[in-house]
Amino acid sequence: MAGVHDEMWEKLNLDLTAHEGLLQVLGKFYGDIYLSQENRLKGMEYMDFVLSEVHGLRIKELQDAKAEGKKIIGTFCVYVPEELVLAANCVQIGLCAGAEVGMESAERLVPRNTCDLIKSFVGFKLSRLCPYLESSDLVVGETTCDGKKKAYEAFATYAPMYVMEIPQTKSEAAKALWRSEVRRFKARLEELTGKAITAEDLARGIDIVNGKRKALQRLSALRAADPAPISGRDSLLINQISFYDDPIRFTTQINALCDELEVRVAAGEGVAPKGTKRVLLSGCPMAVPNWKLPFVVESSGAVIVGEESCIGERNTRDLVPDATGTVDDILDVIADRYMKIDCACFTPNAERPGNILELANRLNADGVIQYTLLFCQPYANEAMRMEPILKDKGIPSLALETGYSMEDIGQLKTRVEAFVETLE
Ligand code: BJ8
Repeated sequence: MAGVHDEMWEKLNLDLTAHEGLLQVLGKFYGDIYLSQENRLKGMEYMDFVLSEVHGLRIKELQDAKAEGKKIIGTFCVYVPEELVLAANCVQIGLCAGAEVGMESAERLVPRNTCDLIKSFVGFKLSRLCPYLESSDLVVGETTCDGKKKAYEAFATYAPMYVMEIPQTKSEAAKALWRSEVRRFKARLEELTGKAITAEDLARGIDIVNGKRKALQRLSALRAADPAPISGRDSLLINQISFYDDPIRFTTQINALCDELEVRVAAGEGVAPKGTKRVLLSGCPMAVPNWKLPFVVESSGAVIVGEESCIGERNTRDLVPDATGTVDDILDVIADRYMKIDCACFTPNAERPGNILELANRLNADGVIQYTLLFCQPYANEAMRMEPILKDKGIPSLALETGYSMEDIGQLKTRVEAFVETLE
């Protein structure tokens, strides 16, 4: 990628030397974790290509979109309604960073005992390493966990921030607040683009995002098969790419990949022998290139069959129902869909245990690994609550807390291998 895109990266004010180093590490990491897999689907060639051009061609597309007058909206949370962004004829990009980058610089802006996901997006910015962030005309934060909302205050000095207020409960008053926040976001997008969003625009946005979610739901359903037809690593990658690829092109590619998967399932073929132990990952989101735990699990004799996370089911579970009527009517329908998200930042977060159990059953999981990023209070708390619930249903579980560093990989492997051995 280097060379061809240098001029573009320079215009985006990236640190070219450090950026080249990052791409090299990413390429090596990807080769070891992804390209070494056997029995991969042909449809994954598209994902390999997209990933290889993650800072190249996709960024070029964003620059072209900007030249046509489109705005780029960077986001950190699945609460930000992409339907509105598309209705405003803007491009939405998921910014959540999954690399151990710029951590020392980040600790000048946020406390050391902050989760790596937050430190990573701060680090990417301070180290001038993320072309998505540098391309964003608006960066949308949200009042979810304390770590994020306080980080956004400091981050606002460095990026054009806009913060959505996410309620912390699901009371009627909270739902009303959220509906008004969705309207406020619409107004902000209209101010940015200078164009009013119509009911037709919203219908188009809903159609595109529902299409993407339906394709990802189809992928998820096919993973119930034994033998598992696709690896957890590849499925995670697909979900990660869903946050920054062009949504219409991505949907076409995923549906084609699902056609291939259906043939594979019908033939009883898979990526691991029938009867391989099946694990559901549950908890914190895994942003690109956070592939450490999936790699550990799938090199410990198990296969991952689902991700109960925002880079996974929490983002794709619900569609926006058909909506007609005025712009306000449709906005309410969109807002209500997002209020169903079972993020651990809510108190209580009553829907999540049922959702985890349903997923574990539907995907025929033999066990659940509860994944928490170090210093993430919401998910660490819920992992403790979930353990007895899973136990009561006869589902073995393992709670792991880890960050982005590779230092604990041996220790993680020992714990995961021991867990997999106990699965029946
Ligand atoms: S809807 S999960 S994307 S907030 S890992 S930053 S919670 S300390 S990411 Fe999230 Fe939206 Fe919820 Fe999903 Fe804080 Fe925890 Fe860090 Fe986290």
